[in-house]
Amino acid sequence: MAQFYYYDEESNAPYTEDHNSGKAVSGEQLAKLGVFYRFVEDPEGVEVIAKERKYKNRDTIVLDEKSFPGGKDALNAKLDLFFQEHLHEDEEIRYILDGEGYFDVRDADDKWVRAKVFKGDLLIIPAGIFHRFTLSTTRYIKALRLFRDQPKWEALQRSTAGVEKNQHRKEYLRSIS
Ligand code: KMT
Ligand code: NI
Repeated sequence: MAQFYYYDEESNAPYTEDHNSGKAVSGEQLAKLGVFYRFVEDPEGVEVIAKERKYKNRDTIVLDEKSFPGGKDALNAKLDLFFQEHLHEDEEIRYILDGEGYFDVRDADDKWVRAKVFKGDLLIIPAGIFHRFTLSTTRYIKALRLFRDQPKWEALQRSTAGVEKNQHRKEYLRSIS
């Protein structure tokens, strides 16, 4: 079952640590940010949600040093990318099949809310929200990634000029105001 809490900005522990500030975040607070969470024990439950929301494509991603193409260095490079704050122009469903990791999303005050996710956790990250991902100290996760249309990997980094003017960003901000 996922844990949701404010990320501890003070700690300079490695990024693979929990960084739990001790301040929990409720389901209601998540809903206000447009983030959907559900524990889905039976993978068939994922199919119901995917169908309802008209998802057509998916892939399975495995992040660990042994199986990642290119090994440890390639995995670290991938993780560096995932950990850069970014947004997508479409919502994304992530369903954890095994292992664990962290999804961080920005709240309305631009603070990091951390979701520590485990097997059976399903998260929907809305279009336009700034977020990032990383592994925990176990350095292993297996997740189903669902896409509405074609797998689309455009991540708009927060540092990109004009990102605040992006239409999906604006729509997202309107949706939470
Ligand atoms: C994302 O958008 O940052 C991701 O999908 C991270 C990898 S899913 C385990
Ligand atoms: Ni992303």
